[in-house]
Amino acid sequence: MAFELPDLPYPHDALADLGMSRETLEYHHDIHHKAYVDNGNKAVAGTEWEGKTVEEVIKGTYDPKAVAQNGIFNNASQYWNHNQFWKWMAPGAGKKMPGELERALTEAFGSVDKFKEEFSAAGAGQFGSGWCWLVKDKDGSLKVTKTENGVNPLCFGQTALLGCDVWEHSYYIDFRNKRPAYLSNFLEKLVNWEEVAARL
Ligand code: MN3
Repeated sequence: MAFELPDLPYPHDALADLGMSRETLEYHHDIHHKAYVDNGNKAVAGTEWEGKTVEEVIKGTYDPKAVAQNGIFNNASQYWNHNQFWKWMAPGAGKKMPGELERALTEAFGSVDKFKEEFSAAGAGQFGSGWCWLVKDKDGSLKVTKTENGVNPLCFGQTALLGCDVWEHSYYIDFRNKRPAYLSNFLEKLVNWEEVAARL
């Protein structure tokens, strides 16, 4: 199955009032995400992975000892990560956290604020490029994790409930070097909590 760039679920300027500018989304979606799609298709062409689903490619090519050198894995994982990332944000008000999610986070982390602190610390503490995540682990427990480069929860058999891109291309236009401010803004203004709850 060839990788295809999905449209953003909202116009490019829809998040501008919430701290993610049109310019960021033009670069991040139209250029960076598209490059993962194009390079991923080139990388799998003629290999055993051509025609496989992106999830199969990610799980089948992940090698923790050789992440940086693995073009098929890197492009497939970043393709998938960004497909999710756009859906984890939404414009406008009315993104209240569903009660079911609030209860699950409180049970796992002590409070929603504690969860946000842990999530932000994971993102701020990821050295270099990567992602921070809220995952449902194989035993059903909720955890905050961080990963390098394009590595994602699929690699570990976990369900990604929420992820935040902490590559510089995700925040440098709007927040310059202030990754913690970008993470705080993401949690307070951008996250579509209904999408997160739907993945529980
Ligand atoms: Mn990115």
